[in-house]
Amino acid sequence: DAVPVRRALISVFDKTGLVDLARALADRGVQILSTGGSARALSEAGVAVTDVSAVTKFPEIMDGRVKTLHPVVHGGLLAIRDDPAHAAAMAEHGIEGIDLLVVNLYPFEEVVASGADAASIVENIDIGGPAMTRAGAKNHAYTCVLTDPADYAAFVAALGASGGQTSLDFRRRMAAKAFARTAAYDAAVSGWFAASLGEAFPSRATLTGTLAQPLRYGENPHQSAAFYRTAETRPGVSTARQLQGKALSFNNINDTDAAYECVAEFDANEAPAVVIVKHANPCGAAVGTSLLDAYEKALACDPVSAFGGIVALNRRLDRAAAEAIAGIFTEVVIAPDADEDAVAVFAAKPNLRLLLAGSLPDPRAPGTTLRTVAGGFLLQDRDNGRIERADLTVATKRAPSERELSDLLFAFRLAKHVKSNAIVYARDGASVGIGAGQMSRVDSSRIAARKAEDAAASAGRAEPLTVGSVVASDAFFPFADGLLAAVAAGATAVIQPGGSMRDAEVIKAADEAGIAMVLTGMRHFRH
Ligand code: 93A
Repeated sequence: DAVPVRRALISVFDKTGLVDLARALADRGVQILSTGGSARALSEAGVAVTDVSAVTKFPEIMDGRVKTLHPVVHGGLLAIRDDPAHAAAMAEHGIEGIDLLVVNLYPFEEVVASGADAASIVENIDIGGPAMTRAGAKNHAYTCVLTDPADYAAFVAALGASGGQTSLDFRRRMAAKAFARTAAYDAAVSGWFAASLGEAFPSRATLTGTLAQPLRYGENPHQSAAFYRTAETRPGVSTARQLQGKALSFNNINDTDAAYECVAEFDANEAPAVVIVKHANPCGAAVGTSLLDAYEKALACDPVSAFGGIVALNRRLDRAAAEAIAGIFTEVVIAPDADEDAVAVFAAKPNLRLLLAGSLPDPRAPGTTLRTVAGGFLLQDRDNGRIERADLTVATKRAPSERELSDLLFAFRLAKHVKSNAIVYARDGASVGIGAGQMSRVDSSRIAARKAEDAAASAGRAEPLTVGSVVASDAFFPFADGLLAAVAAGATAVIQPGGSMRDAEVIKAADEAGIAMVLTGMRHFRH
């Protein structure tokens, strides 16, 4: 199964690590064939190379569009050396075997991302590179294909350890990687065509990602799992720098994403904000005069659930907030950045993971979300809808006061991040009761109110903070009962999308109770 490496073909756009690899090959007496730019780079570094055109006896033509697309190259990559008929064909046509192919492709994805014009993008569709990659990877019984400079060192080490050979196991692993690369490459090309044709959802969709982290297990210990990174570079859990703590788990990653996306709803230029998440739902959120103030207000909403939670902050973490957060068991903290003395506070808590994302994601940015169903998947635009004051219409006789209005907006932006049916009570820039994930809106209302009662009892307050609060509903009230439950809890103003058949009935109930109601015209289901 071991194949000696005697002849290599190198054709790389990204010249990273090229010279070191070629020197190691040359030291072992491997003959190196190469294409234009790669050959030039090697000659300049003093490595002896043979130009591919000297082997094919055919020049590179059409600005390099045809340089390796030749039977002498593809025959050398594809020949079954042990097959007498293949060997005869090699002898007849002067084809020599290629034992090692080193290739990486024209940077199509980068050129698209740079905003280049269509002609430059098309010119960067590599044809010869993927053709060779696929040929060599198909023939992995004889040919080793390196498509990633990150593998060069392991390759050289393996060569050294085996007296200049590659093992079948190594060639198979490299072949798998090679086909993954060409598949992702073609997906990027077809995605660009679809996008340029204005097709948001093309007839065929491929999701590609690179393995970011194998996970110990999935949502439960009997499920295996891994974390993949896609081409989307949104500041958050996939791009953040982890300063301390053990590796994130599947649930940590999911919850941290939910927390950071949620806290980003609250503009860092306006006020410090903190969100605490448990099981992908916020169990407390607040804006405050400082991060410490916001954290204390968020924690007060549901201190029982916050135990073992994920804390997200919309500003650079400072020491005062870090000390408060370290005061209770917290799994993960994520912020754009952190002061040195804040980081030092967590050093005494080695199990706490601290993630710094560099910046906040833009809640209004476009993007795509995906979920699987049996036999398929659902793609949709991410929910980047964001309600501003100007979007609101007052439905009741009484309009909300300035204080109510600011709490209503806060509550609705938070409700967007609570699983449906979502009911959020808020007061003075803080959630005071959150009802999540119930099949009936009335139940979410009741649960949220009961949580506020529990919080009041544990804080030794006579009255829950829902008295004098405002309430947000992620979708319309189908009946007046959900609204009446909120009134019973003491809410004085309501924000909801509107649009129910019984809107008139709901508005009438609000008027009779003397509460203010504003409609957003936008629903925020989240399942
Ligand atoms: O234009 S191509 O599709 N035609 C080819 O025949 C061909 N052969 C290799 N591009 C081709 N390549 C690509 O050229 C390789 O995939 C690699 O990215 C690049 C290396 O060119 P150079 O050695 O001239 O820098």
